[in-house]
Amino acid sequence: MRLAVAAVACVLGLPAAAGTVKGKLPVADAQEAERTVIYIEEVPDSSFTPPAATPVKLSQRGARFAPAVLPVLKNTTVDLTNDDWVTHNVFSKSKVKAFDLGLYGKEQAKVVKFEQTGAVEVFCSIHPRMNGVILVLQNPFFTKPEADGSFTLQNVPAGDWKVRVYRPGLDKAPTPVKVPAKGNVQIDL
Ligand SMILES: [Cu+2]
Repeated sequence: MRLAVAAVACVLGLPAAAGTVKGKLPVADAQEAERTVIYIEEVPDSSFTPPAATPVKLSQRGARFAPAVLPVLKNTTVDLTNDDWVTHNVFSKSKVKAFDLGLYGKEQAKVVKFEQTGAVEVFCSIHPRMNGVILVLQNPFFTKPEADGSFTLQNVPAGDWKVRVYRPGLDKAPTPVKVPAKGNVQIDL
């Protein structure tokens, strides 16, 4: 019987053993949750391809980056089109990806592809309070917590991984997690 089930799964191309990571971490409010990313540090010997469709958007509205922290899978193209009435200049001096898009006005399209993992701090030369982060990750197993700090990472391959929390200014050690082949694992960060 087990063999028959395995054979069906194989024919349907269903993912191999994968589980769900559920947990909670301390979060002050919705704004802080929005600046927090929970992710699996690395799933070795695997490569993940971002969907070729629409690029991920990092909006500029009211002279703010929205979202303030944008997690993306490596090799994702980010759309930095200006949505504002005012001119902006988006640049980064990060080691992960340094770029400068120059000055550009409303609805002018700009895209940048991020090939290396790490945090890319972005700024605007005109508006000093404009700052954001594009967090480039090795795998698609990342999420932002709810305002109460609860989170779910779905369909994570079974194995021993490390869960990391990213938030600007936060320095937190990784938490080991053993993801089961099926069902949930609960962790508190
Ligand atoms: Cu600006």
